Amino acid sequence: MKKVGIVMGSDSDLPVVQKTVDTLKAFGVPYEVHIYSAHRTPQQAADFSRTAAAEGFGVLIAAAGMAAHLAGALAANTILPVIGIPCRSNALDGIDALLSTVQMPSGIPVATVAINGGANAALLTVQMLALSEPELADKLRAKRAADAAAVLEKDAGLPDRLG
Ligand code: RP5
Repeated sequence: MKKVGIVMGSDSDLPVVQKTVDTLKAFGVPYEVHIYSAHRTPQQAADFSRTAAAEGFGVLIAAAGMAAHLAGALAANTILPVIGIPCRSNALDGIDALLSTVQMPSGIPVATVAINGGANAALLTVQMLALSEPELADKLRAKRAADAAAVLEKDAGLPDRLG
C-alpha cells in the first residue's frame, strides 16, 4: 500500500494532525509525519514533495495556519494529490488559512477540507487509496454503516432524553 505523507507547518498544528494520524491508524494506513514550513524551511518542504512519489507516497496532507501556503507549495513540486488542512489561529479563526489553502490558482489544485478538519483529511486520503485497495473500501463502508447506526440509535433514544 502507498504511504501517506503528512506535513505540518509548525508543531503548534499538532492537535489537528493528531486527528489525522489517529484516523489513518484506525484504517491501518502507513504514514510518515514531518514539520516542514513553506517559509521557515522551504528547501526541506520542496525536497520532501519532489521525492515523495519515488519514496512510495500516494497522497500528501499539509496542515498549516495563518497565510497558509504549505499545501500549495507541496503541490507545486509533485503530481501526487495534495490535501490541505487549514488550521485555526487566533487572529481570524482560520478564515485566513482556509482562503489561502482553497483558493489555489488554476493548474495546481489542493483538495481543501474544513478548518481543523484533520479527520476528514485522513478519510479523503483513505478514499483515494481505496481505489486500488479493496480492503480499505470495505473498511470505509463498515465505518459509514457504524456511523449511521450510531445516529439512528440516538434518534431512537430521543423520546427518553426529551422526557
Ligand atoms: C504556520 O503558522 C503554521 O502552520 C502554524 O499554523 C502557524 C503559526 O506557527 P507558529 O508561530 O505557532 O510556529 O506556518
